[in-house]
Amino acid sequence: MYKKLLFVMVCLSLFTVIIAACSIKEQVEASTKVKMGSANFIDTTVTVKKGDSIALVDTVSGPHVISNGTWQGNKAKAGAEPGAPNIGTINFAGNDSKNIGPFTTAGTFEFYCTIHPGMNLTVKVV
Ligand SMILES: [Cu+2]
Repeated sequence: MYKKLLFVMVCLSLFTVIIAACSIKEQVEASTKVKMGSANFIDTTVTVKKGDSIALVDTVSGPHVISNGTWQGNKAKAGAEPGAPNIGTINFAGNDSKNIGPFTTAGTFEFYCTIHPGMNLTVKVV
C-alpha cells in the first residue's frame, strides 16, 4: 500500500519538475537554423515559408550583434524592409542561439552583424 502511494508521489513530483523545467526555457529553438562562425554567417542565404522563424546559432565562443540591415562593402546600412520583422538588436555572447521572426510577409529581407563587416544574411520568405 505504502509502495503504491510512494510511487504515485514520485511520479507527481517528477511531473512537476518536468513542467517547471519547460516553463523556465525562454523559447523553443526554431527548426530552421542559420549557423554563425567567428565573423560570418555560415549559410548566407536561407529560404523559409511564411509564418516561420529562424534560429540564429552562434557556433563559436565569440560575440555577434545582429540587426536589420546589410553591409555594402565596408559601410553598414541599417534598416528593416517593409514587411520584415524588426528584430532590434540581438546580442550573442557565444555558443548561444536566438530566434528571429516570425516572417509573416513574403519577400527578401536582409540582416547583418553590426560588429563584423561583411557579415550578411539574406532571408527569402516564400
Ligand atoms: Cu558577428
